[in-house]
Amino acid sequence: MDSEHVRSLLRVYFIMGSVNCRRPAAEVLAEAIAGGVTIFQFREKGPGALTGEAKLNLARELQGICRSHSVPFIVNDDIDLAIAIDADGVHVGQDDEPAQALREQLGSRKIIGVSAHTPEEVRQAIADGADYLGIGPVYPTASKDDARPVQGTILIGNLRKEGVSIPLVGIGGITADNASPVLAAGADGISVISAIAGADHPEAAAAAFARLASR
Ligand code: FQP
Ligand code: MG
Repeated sequence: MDSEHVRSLLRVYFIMGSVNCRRPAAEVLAEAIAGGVTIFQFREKGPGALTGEAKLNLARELQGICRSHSVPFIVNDDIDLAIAIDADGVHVGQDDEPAQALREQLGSRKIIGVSAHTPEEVRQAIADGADYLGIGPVYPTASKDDARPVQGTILIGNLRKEGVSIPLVGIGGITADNASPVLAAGADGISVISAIAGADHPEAAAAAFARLASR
């Protein structure tokens, strides 16, 4: 994937599964896209998450919404699902399948994202052929019970000072009120779950991030 294209896609990176929203996921996603989401990750995970055919059906429904608005559809963790529905890419963390193996399975035209928490994990992800990185948790988060320690914007800032140019987003506890330092540190965008999925008005919430990220 062309890295400047990936960079431009990352501005408002929305992640969601059925457990993250109080209304039908399709509704929340459509509103979020209307507000300015630029890329979407299907993360069907955690207590009460759908599995099997129900997960596959929801993935297909949400992928259809993304397709009709030309928003890339990324699958969290589940490479078999990504291949089955011809998703636009996969996001993996340090406990998931290594990016190098994913690249071999998916080819060069799919987007591969990797979570990184340390400079060493960043180096490895780049060597493995990641298209972008998710760096965090920037702030405390309630969306992930096995999250690593909060790290603020230090790693993002240090990477950019060292000249590491790979596209990246900050993730973890980001809201419209605390997103600016993440972008100022050098992130190409921000990634959120609850700040959009849990909002009373997902469209307005996404629009607030879109305004910040396009400055
Ligand atoms: N960054 C991003 C992204 N997406 C994610 N899902 C993560 C980080 C976290 O495997 P991981 O990935 O550490 O945990 P989980 O599989 O529970 O999400 F950059 F896309 F914003
Ligand atoms: Mg994962």
